[in-house]
Amino acid sequence: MSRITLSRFLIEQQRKAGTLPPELRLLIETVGRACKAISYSVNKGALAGILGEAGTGNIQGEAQKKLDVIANDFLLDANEWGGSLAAMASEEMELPYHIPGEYPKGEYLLMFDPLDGSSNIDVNISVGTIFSILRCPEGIDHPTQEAFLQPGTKQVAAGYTVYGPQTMLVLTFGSGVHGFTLDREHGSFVLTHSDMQVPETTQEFAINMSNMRHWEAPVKRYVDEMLAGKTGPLGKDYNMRWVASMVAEVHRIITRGGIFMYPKDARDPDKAGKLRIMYEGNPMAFIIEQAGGAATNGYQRIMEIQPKGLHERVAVFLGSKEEVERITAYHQQ
Ligand code: AHM
Ligand code: MG
Repeated sequence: MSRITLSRFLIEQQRKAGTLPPELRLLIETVGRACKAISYSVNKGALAGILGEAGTGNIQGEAQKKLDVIANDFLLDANEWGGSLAAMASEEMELPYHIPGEYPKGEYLLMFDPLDGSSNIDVNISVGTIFSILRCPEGIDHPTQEAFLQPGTKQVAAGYTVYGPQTMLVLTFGSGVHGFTLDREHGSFVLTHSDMQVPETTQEFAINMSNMRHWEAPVKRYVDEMLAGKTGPLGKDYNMRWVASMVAEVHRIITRGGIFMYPKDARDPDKAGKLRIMYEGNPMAFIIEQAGGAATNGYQRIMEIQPKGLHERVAVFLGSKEEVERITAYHQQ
């Protein structure tokens, strides 16, 4: 059978169940095209003089890498003229980006973290792009941040692209999770991973252990129990991984299982965690749930949280169901 490219896959989905409206299909394809451009830049690295700091900071007070800015521009440029979008929002921009007046507007809102894990760029370790798509509430012509503040259950599609040894785009629009590998010679994403599933059980966890002294009691208890291994209360030995790229972490988990945690931190009690709900927590939760896993903030499904700000943070526990349910139960006790 001939290879199924992203375009063909999406067109067939559109025909099949009518679950994928043509406008949304076009939008996903366009995001995929921008990710291809980002992938080529990430690959060139020092050859294109694009490593290192941009010398600017984003709204979160984080120093921007040159590639953070380049990836953000690629996504804006690719998506502003297509006619599917009412507005865009990004980790790298304080306020929503409005579609320039010369282009038609559409019914969707696109949010993204253009280059997640960008501290890894200069050391040649995987980074990624994360995106989430919502419908713009009816009757809103000029979407402000309020239009974006919808719970994750309202997402119509979400995905990520991991720029690793292979570039892979993994996406959902609510009927399973589909993985595509970039074929550089052909310049297209090819369906290589159908119906991706997170194994229900696992013996692998991911957390930044250096923050241990700042964690809350349920997280300390859970990690202590995992470290206790076979003779401890969980009765098995665990292995640990920490890439410091959420996209790479989620991709590992969706491939072979695991639990990823970025808990709330006592260093800054006003912040619910490090990761942002709109363009990190929600899209990853949507993907993980669609793949049969679970995603909570320790107390409730991430996707059921009503966000109050575009850059609001959230504690994240996601991955294999059994382990996410365990840490969630520890929080609720
Ligand atoms: P970023 O969006 O600024 O790259 O930050 C998010 C990243 C995640 O990819 C990763 O899980 C986490 O930050 C790593 O944090 P730490 O520096 O504590 O290892
Ligand atoms: Mg990020």
